[in-house]
Amino acid sequence: MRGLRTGAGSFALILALAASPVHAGPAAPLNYFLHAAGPAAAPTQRLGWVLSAIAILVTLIIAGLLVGAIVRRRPAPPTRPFNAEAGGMHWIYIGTGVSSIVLLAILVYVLITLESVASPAAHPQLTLTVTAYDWWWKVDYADDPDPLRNFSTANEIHIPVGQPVKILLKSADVVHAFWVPQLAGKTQTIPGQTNEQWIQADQPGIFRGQCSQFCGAQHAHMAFEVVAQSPADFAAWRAAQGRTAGGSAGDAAVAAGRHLFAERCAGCHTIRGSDAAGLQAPDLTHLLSRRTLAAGALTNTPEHLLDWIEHAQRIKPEALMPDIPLTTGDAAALSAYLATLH
Ligand code: HEC
Ligand SMILES: [Cu+2]
Repeated sequence: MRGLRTGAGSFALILALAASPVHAGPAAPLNYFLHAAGPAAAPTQRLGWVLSAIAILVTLIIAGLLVGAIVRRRPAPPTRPFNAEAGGMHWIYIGTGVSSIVLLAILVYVLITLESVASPAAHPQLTLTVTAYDWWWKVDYADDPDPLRNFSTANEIHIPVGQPVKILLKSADVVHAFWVPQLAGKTQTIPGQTNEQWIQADQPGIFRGQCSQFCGAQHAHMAFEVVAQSPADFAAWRAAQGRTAGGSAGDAAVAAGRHLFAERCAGCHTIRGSDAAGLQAPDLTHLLSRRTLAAGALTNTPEHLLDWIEHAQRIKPEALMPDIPLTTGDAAALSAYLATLH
């Protein structure tokens, strides 16, 4: 009895968490099961509900029959071994028949659903390339004729609401899978191949995404966010991201930090507008504009930033960024420089 009550309690808790609003605070578990936020996700969400309902129904029917069979008393053990003549075969035919019809209907429904989300109703105006790395996401905006509006960013995908966005999916190393449950189904990223996906958000909001194919030590810390904005906000964001950053020479601490960055970080990281042009790590040009650090592992605060730089291996063991020990002076200079990356 006690176990039962605890079970019911946690189920209620899960439902309560799942019902909490999409836009506020950290993503609640199972949120994706109750809320779809766009036309690429709604049909598959309905499919999920129907399949879950059928599974629950079948479980209840089987459990009921089982309990009935246990409770019902038989007059006496049968003297003959069970065979077709002993009767009861018609239950097998009925059961198999009903299951086949239900499974066939499910198959048809699944195929119809897959077809309905295969491509968007309108031609996408915006195309992004997302490349999965161990253990972060590179996001390239490269489809604008004006090169100043093309750039690379990481772990945060901005899209305008109300229109389909096409996403080309690549991998730099192993197989990962791109999944923003509230916006679309999951799609693998495969080395040497380009897969396609489309997403659309009907309302502004922030939607959590996650790598959903095991890809190594930090697979669980390979999250990202899709930030859906009004077209005007999106255009402003895109224009700002296209600009270079890094502050002007002026401040001595900033200059010292920039020098330090060139020595110790530029082999891996790019900051557009400086000499740093490393390609194996997130572009940090507008680092401060992002909500999280290291693929959702930390919120983006100055303290977390310094902690990450000095202790990346504690925060994400085996991540492809080493711990970088800094003297107090170096830390202050580097912080001053990084604070200009807005
Ligand atoms: C050997 C390559 C390498 C060097 C050197 C390196 N990094 Fe990194 N850095 C990475 C990789 C790879 C990641 C992504 C790690 C992850 O999220 O799994 C990263 C992530 C980051 C992030 C988080 C970015 C984001 O968008 O979330 C910051 C900030 C950062 N590095 C700053 C620095 C600074 C500052 C230095 C120099 C003091 C530095 N890194 C040196 C490889 C490097
Ligand atoms: Cu992954």
